[in-house]
Amino acid sequence: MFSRTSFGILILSFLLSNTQVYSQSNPVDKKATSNTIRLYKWLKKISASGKYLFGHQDDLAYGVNWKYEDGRSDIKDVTGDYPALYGWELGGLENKQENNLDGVPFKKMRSFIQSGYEHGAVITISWHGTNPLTGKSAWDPSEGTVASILPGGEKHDNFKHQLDEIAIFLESLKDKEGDYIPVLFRPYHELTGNWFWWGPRYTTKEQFKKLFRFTIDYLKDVKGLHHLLYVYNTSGDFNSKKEFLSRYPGDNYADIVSFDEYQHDTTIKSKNKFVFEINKKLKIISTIANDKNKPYALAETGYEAIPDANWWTHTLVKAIGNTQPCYILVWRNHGYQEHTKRMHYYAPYKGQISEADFLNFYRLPQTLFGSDVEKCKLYR
Ligand code: BMA
Repeated sequence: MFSRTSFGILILSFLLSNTQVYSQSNPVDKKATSNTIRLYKWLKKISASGKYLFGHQDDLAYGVNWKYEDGRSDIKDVTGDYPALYGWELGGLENKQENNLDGVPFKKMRSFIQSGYEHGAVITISWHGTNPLTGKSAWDPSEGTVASILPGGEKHDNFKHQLDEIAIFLESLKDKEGDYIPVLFRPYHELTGNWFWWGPRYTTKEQFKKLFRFTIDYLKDVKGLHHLLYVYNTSGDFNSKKEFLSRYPGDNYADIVSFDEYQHDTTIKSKNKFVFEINKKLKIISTIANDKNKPYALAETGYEAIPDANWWTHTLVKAIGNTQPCYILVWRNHGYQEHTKRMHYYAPYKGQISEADFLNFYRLPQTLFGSDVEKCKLYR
């Protein structure tokens, strides 16, 4: 028989353990829509099974030799299938531009997002937002930017207007039934790199954390958006858990932890370094993710113009090794870039030298593409 006190203790510990289970297995937004919660739990399940979604930035908008052709995708041209994850970019929206900084009209972007979602795919969004202090690009790390936009700062209202524009677009992401489309939102990406205005050059750790928390609280509590999962994303310049977490805003502000890293040149040394570095960092963030019961991802990766025919299975797959990210994403297939005088693309297209190896990659049991996620019906 239980005494009253031990019965009380039992009830209390039951409640406490449930609160813990709740906080660990649900999105940070306590009011997240049911689809958003479903997606989050599914991502965790996927990563526990050792499989990962393959993602491509701007996939449905254009490819190396084409633009805005209905239903076309370089990934589909090569494999007959679409990516499982679509990456989109909001830069320019904060200034009420009709097209993003890479020329993608936001109207088209919205319908691409809707069509990806209708086919059961996952959507992720980044934001190379204009510097709210100087009005220059995201790549303007001018001194004092973050300080000026935090509450009390001279550009705080300006910054809130930017967030208002972002919120209007995010709010408009609904399916045919009017339900919100869940989005993995990755603001202030590569946050440890010195190239963006939110980077560490002129932003203290505390300022960055405040910025991240303010943004999430604003979108969630002021704008009432509850279909976002938040992705914490550093660049690849960390060597320990401590370094990775040095600007972490807290467990209540990140659903997924991730980093970005690319391969930069063709030498064997560089290839081996890429495999070693990616694998080491995925292991570091996997221990963090496991401790926190959150999924982790390689949020951007790739090798510009893929000059190595076997890069997919001989380099990328080795780099992932037996770590278990829930997704990986390669950057956009722009084609020839006038200002760099280089081909700028990260996924193969028909006839590209890594096409055959990409098919091997596509056929691996651990890689998930459009038809795999469509079968999973993860939102239903
Ligand atoms: C970069 C490049 C740029 C692009 C930016 C935002 O890595 O692809 O050309 O403007 O991403 O998408």
